[in-house]
Amino acid sequence: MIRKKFYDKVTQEGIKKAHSDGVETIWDRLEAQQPQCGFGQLGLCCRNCNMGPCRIDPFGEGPSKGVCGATAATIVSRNLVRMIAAGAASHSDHGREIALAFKEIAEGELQRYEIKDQAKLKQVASKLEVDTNREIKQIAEDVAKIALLDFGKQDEKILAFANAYAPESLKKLWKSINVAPRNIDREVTESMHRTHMGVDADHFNLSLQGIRTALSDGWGGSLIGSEFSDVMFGTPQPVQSYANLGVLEEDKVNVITHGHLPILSEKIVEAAEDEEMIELAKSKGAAGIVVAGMCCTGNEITMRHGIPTAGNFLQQELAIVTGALDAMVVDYQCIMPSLVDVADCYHTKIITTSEKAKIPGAEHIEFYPQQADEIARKIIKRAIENYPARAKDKIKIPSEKMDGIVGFSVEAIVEALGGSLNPLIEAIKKGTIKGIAGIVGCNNPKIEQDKSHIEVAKELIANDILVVGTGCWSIAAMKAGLFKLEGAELAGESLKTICRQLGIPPCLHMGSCVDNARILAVISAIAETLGVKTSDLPVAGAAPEWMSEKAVAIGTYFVASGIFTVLGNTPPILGSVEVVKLLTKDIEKVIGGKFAVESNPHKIAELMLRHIQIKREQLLGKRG
Ligand code: BF8
Ligand code: SF4
Repeated sequence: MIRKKFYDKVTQEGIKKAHSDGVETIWDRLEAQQPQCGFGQLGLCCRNCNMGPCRIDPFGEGPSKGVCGATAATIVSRNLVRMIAAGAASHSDHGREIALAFKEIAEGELQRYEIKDQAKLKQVASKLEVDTNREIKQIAEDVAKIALLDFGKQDEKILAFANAYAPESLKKLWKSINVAPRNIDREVTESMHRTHMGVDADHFNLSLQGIRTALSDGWGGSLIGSEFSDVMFGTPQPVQSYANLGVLEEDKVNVITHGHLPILSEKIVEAAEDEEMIELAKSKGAAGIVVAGMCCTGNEITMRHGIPTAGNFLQQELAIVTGALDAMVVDYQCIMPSLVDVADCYHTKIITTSEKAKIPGAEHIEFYPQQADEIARKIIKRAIENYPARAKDKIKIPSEKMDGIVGFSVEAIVEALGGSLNPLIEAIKKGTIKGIAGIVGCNNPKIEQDKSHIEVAKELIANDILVVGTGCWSIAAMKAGLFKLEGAELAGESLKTICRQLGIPPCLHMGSCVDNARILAVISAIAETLGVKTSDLPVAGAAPEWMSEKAVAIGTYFVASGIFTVLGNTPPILGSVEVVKLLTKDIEKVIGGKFAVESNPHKIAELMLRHIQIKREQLLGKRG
C-alpha cells in the first residue's frame, strides 16, 4: 500500500476489510501504476495527431519540439485547455439535461416533475428580464427558452445567464480581453478545434480560450443546472443530515444513489418512501429501506431533504465492501468502473441508468424522466429483491456517522442573516469575519483522504474566516463534524460569536459541484454591494484534493472571476515554465485572480490567509 495511514478511520477499516475479503481497491491500483508517466505528469505528451505521439524532454537533452514543431508551452497549454473543455462539457451536459426536463415541465409534456419553487423561478426570470406578471407556465417557458439558447445561440454576445448574473465589472473585463462566453457548446467545440493539430500554438491565446470555456461552465452550464434544480426540486434550506458509511443499516434494504443528476436521485428517494415498496421490503425480512447519497447527487438530496450521505469519492468501493449494500444506482461522472469488480465479491447490484454511462458487467435500467416514477420503483424493487442474497458473514457496517446542518443555498444564507447579505458585509468590514473561503473539489488517492480538506478548513475558521464549500469537500467536512453547530468551538472568537448568534455552523454546505455557481453568486453580490471588483474582496478558494477535469474547469472559472485559488496537487503543467508563470503570476494582471499550487494543508491555509489579509488591507484602506 502507498498509504498506511488514513485520516478517516472508516476508510482505514474499510480497506482492511476489503483486503481480508480479497478485494482490490483504488489505492492498490494506484500503487500498481507506479511510477506514473513523467511526461504525462508534466503535461509534455501530445497525441493530438498521428504523426505523434510526441513528447518533449524536460531536461533539454532530447527533442524540444513535436513532429509538427509544437513547443512545450504549446503542448502543455493545449492539454490543459482540453481538460477544461472536458470538465466544462460534463457540468454543462448535466445542466442541459436539467434544462431540457425543465422545458418539458413548462410545456406540460413532463408530468412526473413539477415547479416546486415558484418564487425562485420568478427570481431567475426577473434576473433574465422576463416578465414575471404572467402565468407560471409562460414564465417557465421563456426562462427555459433562454437557457437552451445559451447552449446554441450563434451570435457573439455574452451568454444570457452570464449577462444576468455576473457583476458589471467582471463582464467589462471579460469583454475587454475577449473571453466573455458566447455559447456553452461553442466554447467547448472551439477549444477542441483550437487544440487540433496545426491550429492555435500560442500558449497565452490558448489559455484565454480555456478561460472562456471555463466561464461558459461556471456562469452558464453549471449555473443553469443549479438554478433549475432549485426551481424543480426546491431551493435548499437548513436541514439536519448525517454522513459516513455508518448511515447504512444492517436490518434495512440499503440503496446508494451515486453520481450527479438530481432528476434521478429525487425519484429514487420518493420511490423508497412509497408504502408499497416499504411493505415489499418487509416481506423480504427487512425493517425498511435506507437511501443514502454518494458524491454530488448525494449532495443534491442531502441539501434538499437531509437524506444521509454515505461518503465521498474515495468511499464508493468501500460502501460495497460493507457487504450490506443491496444496490448502487449510478448515473454519470466520478463513478469508477471498478465498482462492478468489487460488487462481484459481494451481492451488490450495480445499476447504471444513463445511456451515456454504461459499465460492462453492470445491470442497465435506463432512466427516462417521462417514466421516472415507474423506473425508480423498478430500481428500488431490484434492491429489495436483492436483500436476501446478502452473505451474512461478509457484513460489517462501520458504526461511525456524523450529524450536521446542511442546505445553505444563497437564499438560506440570506435568511439566516436576517434578510440580506448586509450583516455579513458589515462583519467583514469590521473584521469580526476576516473573509470568506471557498473549499471545493474531490478526493484523490494520491492524497490522504479528507486530511487537506479538513485541516485547511479548520485553520481558516480558527482565523475567523467563514468557510463555504461544495462537492466532496462538503462530505469530508460533514464527516469531520464541521457542519455541527458545535463546530463553531473550533472557530476564532469573533466567528464563534457570530455563528452562535445566527445559529449556523462555521463551515457551510452549499451543495454539489454545479452549485459552485452559488458561491459565485454570493461573492458577486458582496462585490456589487461594496461597489468593488470581485478580485478586491478578502476571498480565496482552494481545491485541496482535486482529481477531475471538472475541478480544473471550476478552478479556472474561479480564477477568471477574480478569485485567488490554491490547488492541492499539481496539474500537468510543470513541463512549461511559460504556462506555469502565466497561471500562477501574470494572469492576475489580466483577469484579477491567479492559481497557486501547494500540497501542505497548513501552507494552503497560510497562502489563503495571506491573500485575504492583503485584500482586507487594500479594501479597507481604499474605502477609508
Ligand atoms: O462533481 S468533487 S470527485 S463527485 S468531481 Fe466528483 Fe470531484 Fe467529488 Fe461531484 Ni465534483
Ligand atoms: Fe506531435 Fe504535433 Fe501531432 Fe502533437 S500535434 S502529436 S506534437 S505532431
